[in-house]
Amino acid sequence: MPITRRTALALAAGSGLAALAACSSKPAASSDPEIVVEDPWVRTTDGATDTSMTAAFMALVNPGTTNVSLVGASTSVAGMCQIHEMVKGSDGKAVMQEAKGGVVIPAGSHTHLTPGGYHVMIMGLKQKLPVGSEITLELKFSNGTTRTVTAPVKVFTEETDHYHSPAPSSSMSMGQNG
Ligand SMILES: [Cu+2]
Repeated sequence: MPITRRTALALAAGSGLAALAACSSKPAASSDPEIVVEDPWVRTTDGATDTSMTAAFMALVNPGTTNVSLVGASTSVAGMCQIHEMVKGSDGKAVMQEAKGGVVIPAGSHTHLTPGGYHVMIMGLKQKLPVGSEITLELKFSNGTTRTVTAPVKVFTEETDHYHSPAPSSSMSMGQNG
């Protein structure tokens, strides 16, 4: 059967679509599975002296074969979020600071964001966060993916002494808002 003009046009159109699809697929795209977010939660502002900030905690599981970092976060209930880490200050006390480059979630492993350790610092809160409410948190990863999770608001009760260590005068100290 001879190739008709119509068939030729259809073939041309088809190859055009194929070329388009090939162009739009990102060369760096990975087939690795996405990061799994487990047990996200946010510390309540109930009882806090400074209700303008709080922190979110969770476990991040990386089922893939390449390391991925949590590099950012955002939520509609606050002005901005930062990924924080705890380091030892010059006076030997734990202080928090922005984790430049984010938090690594090793391939085939997991990372915990816990009070006293890595956390998502939520700053410029636009509302109070009573126990029992929840917020939506969007997490951004170094591989370009994002995950949106619902984080319930809870009271932090474990290791209270450790977490709420007497705060030095610095506003970036590990006080009840870190
Ligand atoms: Cu912090």
